[in-house]
Amino acid sequence: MTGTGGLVTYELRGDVALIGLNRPEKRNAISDGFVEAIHEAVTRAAGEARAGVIHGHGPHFCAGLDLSEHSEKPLFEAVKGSRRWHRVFDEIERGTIPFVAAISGAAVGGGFELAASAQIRVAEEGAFFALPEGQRGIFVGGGGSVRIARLIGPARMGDMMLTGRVLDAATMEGWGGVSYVVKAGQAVDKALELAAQMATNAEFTNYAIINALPRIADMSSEDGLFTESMVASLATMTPEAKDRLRAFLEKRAAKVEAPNG
Ligand code: 1HE
Repeated sequence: MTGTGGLVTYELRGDVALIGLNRPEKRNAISDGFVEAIHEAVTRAAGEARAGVIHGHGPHFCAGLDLSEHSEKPLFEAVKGSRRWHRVFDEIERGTIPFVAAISGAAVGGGFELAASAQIRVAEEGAFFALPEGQRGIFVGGGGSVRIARLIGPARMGDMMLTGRVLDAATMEGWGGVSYVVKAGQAVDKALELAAQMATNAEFTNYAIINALPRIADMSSEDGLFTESMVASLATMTPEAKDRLRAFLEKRAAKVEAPNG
């Protein structure tokens, strides 16, 4: 299936939805129509998959905002456009299933903002990250000031925006912006592997991870701890938790293995 205007490809592989940004001739720059195509694909994934992967067709993940469309926008249209990005990216960050961003080439401006809305980022060694809004005379508008700032810290984000520096994947991994760095051509496979693993988790636990963690991070310690107790108790009440706990106690479930063990 392809989304609105063929801008997005969509494939269901078992329990995992594979969503491909499909405007390679414009480096997957995000136009207004593209935002709607992403929305359509993410909504479909939430309805029928247990995890999702977002990747870019062609050599680049995403070149960010479509600057040709944006340059002529009246003020209020720009505000509404930014708020639409927020809502659509929020469906990725705080929806019902987890997403992995598989990044090759550029994850620039709004492309990095899109990647930051996924729960996990996998980057190929040649991937690169930049926030060139300062040079373009604009500002992040796709949720980056919240999501990217929380991911790598506001000082590092400010550094990227002020200086226009371009970070390679290894540096971004050190900054906490990506969790996995893989060889060229392997990001989608690694992301699919991680998504398939997440898809085997209890659905309610995945939902709680996606929705409770970022909210608890916004709370005071006391409120966070109280909320944690409520969410933990709700999770324990689900039939899935009872089945899985019983399976472990009856030695039918996998143990936690030491790495390289
Ligand atoms: C675009 C865009 C775009 C490419 N909007 N058309 N984003 C940027 O400032 C990044 C701008 N793009 C680039 O720096 C480069 O294109 C890349 C490093 C991503 C890729 O370079 P390259 O050499 O592979 O491709 P290219 O030749 O630069 O671009 C190919 C075509 O894509 C070309 O169009 P053509 O008609 O001349 O073939 C480019 O104009 C077009 N293209 N990127 C429109 N972004 C919600 S607020 C978020 C704010 C931001 O995202 S600011 C950052 C914007």
